[in-house]
Amino acid sequence: MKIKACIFDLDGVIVDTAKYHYLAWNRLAKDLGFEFLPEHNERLKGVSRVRSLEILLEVGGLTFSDAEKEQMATLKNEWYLEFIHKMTPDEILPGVLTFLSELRNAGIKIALGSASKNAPLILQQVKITQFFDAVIDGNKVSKAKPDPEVFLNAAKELGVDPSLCVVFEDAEAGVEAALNGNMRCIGVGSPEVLNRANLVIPGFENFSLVSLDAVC
Ligand code: B16
Ligand code: MG
Repeated sequence: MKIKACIFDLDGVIVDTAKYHYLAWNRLAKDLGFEFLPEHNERLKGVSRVRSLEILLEVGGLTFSDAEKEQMATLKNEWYLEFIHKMTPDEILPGVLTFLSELRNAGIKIALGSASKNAPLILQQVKITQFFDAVIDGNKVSKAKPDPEVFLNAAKELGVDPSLCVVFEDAEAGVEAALNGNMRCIGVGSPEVLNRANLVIPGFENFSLVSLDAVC
C-alpha cells in the first residue's frame, strides 16, 4: 500500500506543549486551594480544554456551575498563552523538521489533527505553518478523540482516502481515533500505552520514509 498523506497530532508529537498546559492548570489548582500533580497531568493529554477542567476539578473534589467553569477555562487559557507566545522554533521535537521536509519532497500531503484550539498559533510560533496542506484543530470538530472526526476531516480536506493516510499520535484516545477512521497509526511514545498502534516509535530521530514504508 502506498501512503498518500500523513496526519500529525500536535502536542506530544510535534512540540511538547503538555508542560505549559500543566503549569497553567496547576496555577488554577493552586488558586482553588489544591496541588495538581504531574501524574494527574497525564490524564489531560489529547483531552479537550473543557474535559481537562472537569478532570482537574474531579482531582480537587470541587464542583462549579457551567458559567464559573467557563471563566476558569478562559483564565487558564490566558495563562497558557503567555507561554505559547514565548515559543520558538527550537521547541520543535527532534527529527520532526527533517521528516516533514522529506514528506514534502516526496509529494506526500501533510495535515494537522489536534484537539487544541490554539494549534494555528503554535504552528505559527514555531514557524512550520507552511508545511501543512490542512489544519484541523479544536475549533473545527464537535466530537473528541477517540471519535475519528478530526482525522476524517483532515483526510477530506486533503482529498485523500482514509485508508491511504497514516496518523502520528501520542495519546491512546488518538490512536483509537485513527483506527476508528480506518487509518494506519504510528504511536509516538511508550509501547505499553500505545499498544494498539501499528508501530510505536520513541520520536522522529532516526525515523524516515523508509521506516514508514515498512508499516504501510
Ligand atoms: P487547548 P493535541 C491537546 O493537544 C492537548 O494534548 C491537551 O492536553 C489539551 O487539553 C487540548 O489539546 C486542548 O488544548 O486548550 O489549546 O484548546 O495533543 O490534540 O495536539
Ligand atoms: Mg497529543
